[in-house]
Amino acid sequence: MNKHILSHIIHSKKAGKKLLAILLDPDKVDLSEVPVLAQKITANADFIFVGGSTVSNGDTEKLVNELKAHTTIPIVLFPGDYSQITKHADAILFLSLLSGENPEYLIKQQLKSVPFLQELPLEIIPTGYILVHGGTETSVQKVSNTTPIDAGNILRISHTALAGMYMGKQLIYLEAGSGAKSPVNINIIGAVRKELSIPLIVGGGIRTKEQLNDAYNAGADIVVIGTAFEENNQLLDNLYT
Ligand code: 1GP
Repeated sequence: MNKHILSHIIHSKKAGKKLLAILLDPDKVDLSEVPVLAQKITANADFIFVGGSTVSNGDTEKLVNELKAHTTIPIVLFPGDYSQITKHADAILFLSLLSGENPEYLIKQQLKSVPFLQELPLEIIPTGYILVHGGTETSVQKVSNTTPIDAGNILRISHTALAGMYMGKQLIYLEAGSGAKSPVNINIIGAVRKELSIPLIVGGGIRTKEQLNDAYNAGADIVVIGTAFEENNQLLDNLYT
């Protein structure tokens, strides 16, 4: 199996290079804007994640195809449902929602995706997905019908991340939820980072350069930004200045 993207992430972690992923939701992106968005993302970010809680495969495929025509950076599926799997992406975060106890997102969705993944050349990246309470009820919480871990329960969060690593996950994703009022706290990121030897992704509610740098300094290897870029595609122009 192709492992280029995961190798790149691991190599960057070893070299201390922080990575940025921009999340595009096919439900929210107007295809006519893709050339401009792709140009901005390509100049400033390392990956495009594509996914949403309520998207159909057709919309995902159209967005991925349009992005492919305008960027060379890797496109990684971040599916809310197995039906969003589409062949033209480069990789898929093969998620298990470890913070919840809903079998649909622990094994059933994964099982339903197998016939598609068997046929497609996607790099499959086993990812432990941990939802942390971010101050508001987010769509991932509603759709997955799970309760996020309380942000004060750092021990539970880091034990969940470790359980994921012991199960063989190659990445851990700490998620406050799209549009979260508060991003994952730096104390949580630091505590999880201290325990893990695998790369750590952090996303949800990150809107400013300060929040981005706080997440990196606390130990995130990849930060994901979705809503703030959707609302203002000039955001990336100011992120590194
Ligand atoms: C959501 O972590 C991602 O799954 C990004 O969150 O939309 O709040 O940036 P935002």
